[in-house]
Amino acid sequence: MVERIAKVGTALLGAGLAGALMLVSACSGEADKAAPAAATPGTVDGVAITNARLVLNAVKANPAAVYFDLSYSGEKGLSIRKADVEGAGMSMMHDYVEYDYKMQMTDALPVALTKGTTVSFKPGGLHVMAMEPSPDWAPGGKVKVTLTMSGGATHSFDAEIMAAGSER
Ligand SMILES: [Cu+2]
Repeated sequence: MVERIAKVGTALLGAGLAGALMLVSACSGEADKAAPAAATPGTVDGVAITNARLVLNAVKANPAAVYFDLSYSGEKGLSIRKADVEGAGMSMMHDYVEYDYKMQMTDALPVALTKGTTVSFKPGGLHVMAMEPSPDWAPGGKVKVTLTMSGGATHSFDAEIMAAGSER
């Protein structure tokens, strides 16, 4: 709650600064009418994430996995190039493919998003692997996950931390 109030305060301060800057540009006669609706920093228009969770490994130092459902309603074609989990030493996007009659884990290809795409990162399929998990992660907590799109835009969301072996 306190954090939320602090954020609102910062936003108000930011709006004040933006207002001041706008006055300056108005004086120079450069009204910026072409600017599109400003996107919220850390979000990509049209990306909606649900059911985000990080499942800890039974062996504490082993990688944890992040799963979530994504739906995309934006007009612009995008692809997810990379995923980062705050607090992990390193994060990777993985997938499972059948090779030599066995399902094997590999690096995931960029995930293409066009209007109407829904994609699930789920056990046995696409997932984000969080190597060198933070010792602070505990069930019930939250962790920030950031997806980076082609072109560099980022979309961040919270994943709920779940105990090893819990419902995935
Ligand atoms: Cu993996």
